[in-house]
Amino acid sequence: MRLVLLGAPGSGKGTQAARLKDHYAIPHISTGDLLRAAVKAETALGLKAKAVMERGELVSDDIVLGMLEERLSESDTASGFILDGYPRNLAQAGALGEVLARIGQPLDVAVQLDVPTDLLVERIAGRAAQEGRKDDTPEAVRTRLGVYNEQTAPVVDFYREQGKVTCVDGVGEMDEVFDRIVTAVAEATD
Ligand code: B4P
Repeated sequence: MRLVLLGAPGSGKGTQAARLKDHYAIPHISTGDLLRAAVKAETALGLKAKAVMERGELVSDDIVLGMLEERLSESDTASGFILDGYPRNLAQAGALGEVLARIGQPLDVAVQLDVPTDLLVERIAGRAAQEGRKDDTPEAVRTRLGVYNEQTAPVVDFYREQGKVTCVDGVGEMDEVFDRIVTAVAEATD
């Protein structure tokens, strides 16, 4: 199973990917997690990405693609993967298509998690209070939502044109959303 999770910040991509990876027994690849690990380890890449992430903007396409290609080349992706947080713009969607064609692993399905904006803001505020993530400040969240609407939303249409999108209601208990995703994926890949 090769699956992409799409959705605004706070829509539950990371939350659901963590469950889906156990369900399908495939790795969860989050570009946000990879970037946060690089920031924490203070690698050259992490030092470049830190300020950009804290503002809520997108890290450059080159950096993220390099990181992703490295991760996809690891042997555990042979049986599939869940991509969370990539692609985030049309250039990344094109690059992903090329990489996957090259390694002979085309995407099966893109799952779009739908959550209204006021609930996104509420969820992220909850995480800010618990975890204190630097990009969960109200100002960075506004930027992230703007970036999503301008740059990431068109990616949904990109996959829709390829007949690969399935939309799932992301409002409700986490288990309920999980069940909806598994059902939608089964229908879309039948
Ligand atoms: P990400 O790490 O991808 O962060 P995110 O979009 O906010 O989603 P996340 O997965 O963390 O949150 P979730 O919805 O699960 O990106 C962070 C930054 O990294 C970006 O702004 C950018 O700078 C950089 N970046 C990452 N990928 C990039 C790329 N490809 N190109 C360039 N830059 C990139 O959950 C949010 C909260 O909601 C949690 O607290 C969770 O517990 C809660 N929640 C989830 N589901 C819920 C439910 N059903 N009910 C109630 N609460 C729920």
